[in-house]
Formats: sequence, C-alpha cells, structure tokens
Amino acid sequence: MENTPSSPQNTPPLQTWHVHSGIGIFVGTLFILPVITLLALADNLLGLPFVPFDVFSFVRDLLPGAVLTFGIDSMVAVIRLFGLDTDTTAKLAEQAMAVGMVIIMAALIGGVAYFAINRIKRDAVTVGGLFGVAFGVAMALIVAGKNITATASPVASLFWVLVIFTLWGLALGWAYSQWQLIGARPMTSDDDGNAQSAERRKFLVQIGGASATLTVIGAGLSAFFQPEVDTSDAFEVSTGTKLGTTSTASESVYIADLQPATGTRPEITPLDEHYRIDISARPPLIDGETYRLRVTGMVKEPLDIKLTDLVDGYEPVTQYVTLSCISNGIGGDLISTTTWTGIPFRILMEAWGVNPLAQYAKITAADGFDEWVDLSIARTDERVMLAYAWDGQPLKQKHGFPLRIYIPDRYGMKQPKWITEIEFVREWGEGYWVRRNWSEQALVQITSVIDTVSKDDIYAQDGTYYVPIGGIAYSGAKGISAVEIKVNDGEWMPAQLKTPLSDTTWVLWRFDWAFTPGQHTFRVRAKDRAGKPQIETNAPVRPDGATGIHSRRATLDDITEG
Ligand SMILES: Nc1nc2c(c(=O)[nH]1)N[C@H]1C(S)=C(S)[C@@H](COP(=O)(O)O)O[C@H]1N2
Ligand SMILES: [Mo]
Repeated sequence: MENTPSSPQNTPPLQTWHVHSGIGIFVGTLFILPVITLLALADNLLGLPFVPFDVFSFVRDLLPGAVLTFGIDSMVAVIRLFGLDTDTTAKLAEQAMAVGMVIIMAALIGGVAYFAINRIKRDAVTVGGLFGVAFGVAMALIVAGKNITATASPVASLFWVLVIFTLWGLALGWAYSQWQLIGARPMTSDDDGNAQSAERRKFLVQIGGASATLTVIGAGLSAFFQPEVDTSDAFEVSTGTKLGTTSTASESVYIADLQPATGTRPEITPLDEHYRIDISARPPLIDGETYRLRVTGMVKEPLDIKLTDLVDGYEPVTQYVTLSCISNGIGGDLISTTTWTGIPFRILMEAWGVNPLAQYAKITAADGFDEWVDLSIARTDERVMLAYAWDGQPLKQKHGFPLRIYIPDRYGMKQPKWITEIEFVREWGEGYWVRRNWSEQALVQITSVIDTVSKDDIYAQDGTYYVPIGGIAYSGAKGISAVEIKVNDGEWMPAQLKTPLSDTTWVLWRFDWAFTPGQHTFRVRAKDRAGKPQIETNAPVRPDGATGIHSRRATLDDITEG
C-alpha cells in the first residue's frame, strides 16, 4: 500500500545496470535472424558475402581431419538411413550448420555483451555497438580469408559486413537500455512489479515480432531474387573425337546388346541426378566472360587464358566417364556416369611449353580446394583432360563450371572442379583431402553392386523359372572382366556383362537365377581386366576407399499358378 519515493523496491535508481545475460543471449539470437536474411538478400541482389558460408568453411578448415571426416561420414550415414538423396540433403545440412554457427556466435556474444554492460556500467548502446564492431571485424576477416559467395568488390563486401554487424550490436545495446528503462520506470502502488514484468513481456513480444517480420520479408525477397545460375549458354560445345572401349583383349566377355534386369540403374546417369560432393556450403560462382585460367610455374611464360580461347582453340575429345567419391560406401550412391568433353592435358602442356623437368601440376580451385596431378600420368595417358562440358553442355555451376580435370582411375578427391590456376612444379604436395589423412593416390578400388532382384520379372524357360538380378561393377580405368553371384551358401556363378560405354565406366551385369521360393541373400564380386579380384574383406571408406562384398536380401513368394 505504501508507495514512498525512498522505497528501493518501487523506485529503483534510474539505471540498475543489471540485465540478465540470458536476456542478452535471447536478444542476440533474435536480432541475428533478420541480419542473416538481409545478408542472403544482399548476396542474391548485389553479390555481397553471405557470411555463414564463409564461417562454415573457416570452421571446417580449423577442424582436425579426423573430426571432419567423422562428421561427414556420420552425416552421409544419417542421410542414407533416412533414404534421402545425399547430394541435396548434405548441402542443405551444411547450409543449416553454417547458419546455425552464426546464430550460436550471436547468442554467445549477446550474453557476453550484457554481462559486460552490467560490469562496466557504461552506456549500453555504445558498449553493444562496440561488441557489434568486434563481431563485424571477426566476420569480415573470415570473409576476406574465405570468400565463398561474394562477387562484389572486396571493399564493398567488408564494409557491408562491418556495417550490418555493428547495427546488430547497436540494436543489442538498445534493447538492453530499453529493458533498463522499463525497470527504472516509477510504478504506482497497485501495479508495482507486475506492471514491469508485463511491460517487459510486451517489449520482448514487440522486438520478437519486429525481428520475425524482418526475417520473413528478407527470406521471402531473397528467395524471390535467388539468381538462377544457368551456365548452359556460356559457350558452344562440340564433342569432337570420342574415346570408347579401346581394350580388345577381353572383349569376348562382353555382350553388346545385353538387356539389363528391370531395376538396374541407368547406364548413363541423368545429368541432374549425378552425385555431387564438394567442400563449400555453396558452389563458387564464376563469370565465364571475365574468367581467366592462370598457368604458372615451369612454363615458357605465365599465361592468363580466356575460356573461349580454350574451348575454341583445341580439338575436343569426349569420353564416357564413371566418377566415384572415395566416400562412397559399398553399394552407395556417390557414383555416376556421364560424358565428359575437354582437351587432352598433354596437348595443353605442349601448347603451354611446359618444362620437361616439371613433375606435378598444382591445381588451385575457386573454393580453396587444391590437388597435385602427377605429370607422368598426364604425359602418357591421353584420357587425362581439362574438361569443360558434361553431357554435351558447359559444366553446371555445381559440377565445376568452367573447368575441371579428369584423371582416370582416381577417386573424385583427386580431380578439382572450378579450376582457377595450374602451376607446374617439381615437388609434390598434399592436396586438400590428403592433408586430412585421405589416400595420397586415391586409386579406385574394384567394387560391384546388386541394384535389383527383379521379382516381378520372373519368367519360365524349359520348365524352370528364372529371376533376373542386375547391377554394376566398377574399377576405375582397370576394366571389369568378370562378375560373380552367390546365393546363400551356394557356389559363385558367373554373370553376363554388357559391353561398357568406355574403358573408364562401370559395367552393367545381369544374372538370371533359377528361382526357389523363400528368403535369400545374394552377393556379388568382380574382377578387373588384369584378373585381380575385388577385395572381399570390409574396409571403411577412409583412407583408401571402401572394400567389401555387397549383398542384398530378397524374399521370393512361391509361384502360384493360374
Ligand atoms: N574445387 C573442388 N573440386 C572438387 C571437390 C571440391 O570440394 N572442390 N570435391 C572433389 C570430390 S571429393 C569429388 S567426389 C568430386 C565430385 O564431383 P561432382 O560433385 O561434380 O560429382 O569433385 C572433386 N573436386
Ligand atoms: Mo569425393
């Protein structure tokens, strides 16, 4: 009832200098959401940096290789467990992690900022602003170091990052002072503390609402302005010479017109289903017009080569290629086949006047990826190519526009996309994944997969019912000479092989199994052209690529006549 001015409960001093750090965490999180959508909008409209993707790359490169690979392995395992498509789901997960990292940072900085204001008892807006500047400087440094998405000028990019994070800090400080003000407001006797709580709740709802509105508008606009990066018109592609199946030694083992069992994957992967693996949260965006390939090191003279000069200046070759990721588990979906068009690397080396003493090409890519190519392979194997087209079209942005390299018999990790520089050197170095403890050579392991036990295609011949079984076998450029199937504890039996599209693709196989009802386990194994059998003992994907036998179970109902 008493409401004396001296009562400390009802009229606190004008500045209490105490707002709980928890409120700082909450406000920091709340205010970073519109910042993130504004970053996305400015990225889409003006090519300004989308900070979370740079942060993702920064954190990723800080992590020890083992932790990183464990993370990727777990993610791929979870995605496969839920039967999701690895390509898009993994990218979405990475992008979500990227945004999550920035949100967590903002929450922590918000909490620390409020703690600091409580302690140093200075104007909250100023202190908040200083925290924002510090946050902004840190983010600007990361952006300057990584630059995953920005196409705007570096000065504009860094200025923008600094400004928007400073604004975030000022807003954080402003919210503190508002909170303080509500606490300092003189209250009447009948509504004392409750009125303050109600006021504060109202304030939280207001800033929450404002923040949510901005976030939704920003997200909507940036989805609307999302640039459609279509590279298909960047240049004309002619296919030139086709490299096919050159080996005749074991051609007798192939059947040209073998009909694959229903359910066998398509021999040529539709381009938009080709698997996709790379290190950034978003593929680098390269402008084909201004692009220059830098050729440096042990060459006659350093070169900056226009894309059209490459595409129009050399007779292209085209070959069917099966590409596999070293992270592809037994029976996994990180393996695909399409046509690659490009220029034999050997021809380019001649044209560029590469010093015969050069041993390696150090390849640098726009996303910070790098790898060393052994020139003894490039000098002798004409299939090594600087590729600019897949499936008769300029490379899609996500598959490495404008240039990537092809090296037969190696997993994808040895074959950079988005190539920006080729430096000819004497000394070998460890590439991006080799530094993270993956295989130095990354030679493809022989592998085979059962795609289907085609229960619905059972047919009768001479009184026996047969079940078509089918799949692929792959061994990089080593070819496949035999595939064998084993049912339950039976003998290994030879499958039929379809003539492959080239020496560097998978081979489709088919086996017609004499039906018996019940539940069965089918196993498959293969041999390469040199007669080397696939390794049957299980090994994980790291460090040398998975080995082991793929198996599939199927329950076959008895055949009901009539
Ligand atoms: N610049 C760059 N090149 C890269 C990678 C990358 O992250 N960055 N990933 C490599 C890996 S691990 C694989 S498996 C293949 C995948 O190529 P794709 O995504 O076009 O199928 O690209 C390789 N080249
Ligand atoms: Mo890979």
